[in-house]
Amino acid sequence: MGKKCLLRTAICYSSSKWCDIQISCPQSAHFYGYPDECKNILTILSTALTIEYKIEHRRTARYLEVGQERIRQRTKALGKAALGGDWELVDHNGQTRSNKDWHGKWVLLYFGFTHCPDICPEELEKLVEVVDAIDEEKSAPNIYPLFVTVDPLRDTPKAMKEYCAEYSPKILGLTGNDEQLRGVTRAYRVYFSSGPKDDDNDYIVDHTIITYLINPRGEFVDYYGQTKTPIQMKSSILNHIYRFEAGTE
Ligand SMILES: [Cu+2]
Repeated sequence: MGKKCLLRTAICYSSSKWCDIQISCPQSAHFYGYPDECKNILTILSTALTIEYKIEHRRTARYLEVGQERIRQRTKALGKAALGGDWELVDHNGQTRSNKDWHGKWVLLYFGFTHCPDICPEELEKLVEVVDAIDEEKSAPNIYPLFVTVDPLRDTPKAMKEYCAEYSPKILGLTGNDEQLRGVTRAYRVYFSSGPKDDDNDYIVDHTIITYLINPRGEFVDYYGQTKTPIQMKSSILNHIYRFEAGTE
């Protein structure tokens, strides 16, 4: 007499619903092993579970990917909205200039001051190295470096011109009155604060050490801190340029 055993161990996960599958096995009264039919069913179920797991795993990975991309785009959009804007300054030749003069061009914008003992010299040398490297790149347009002073009291157009010439004829120095400088430093969230004067009336200006990349539409695109190497900057800038030219940025 064939008794039936119920193999209740198989549970399948399908269409987001758990269901018990009761499998009737006619060959054995008590379940001491897997009869062939049960083995086949178990094999099918285990294959189905493996496939389901793989699909679910891929779906989860895709969700994470999409989520991360959305966060990246959102951060970028917030950064773009928060940084940049219109400004007007005086260049080292005494001409009034505005951000619109560089529309259609790639710009690297750095803030500092000519009496800076070490950081600005290092950053400006780095800036020149990056600009020269991009300019040598035949597949990319030239890039224009602008150096904005955060010490307009001492950094007159003449002082800026002499200082920039020490680094590269490509750098254009920009200065201005307090209101003009407040405008551009606010636009780029640049912090600066003059320290106390010493016996020689010399003083240090503490300031943000960041180089900003601006695209031909005049939009802020990326920034590079002190720890970024010229190679890293060049590679990032070229990526932005190529993406911009391909219409994906
Ligand atoms: Cu400095």
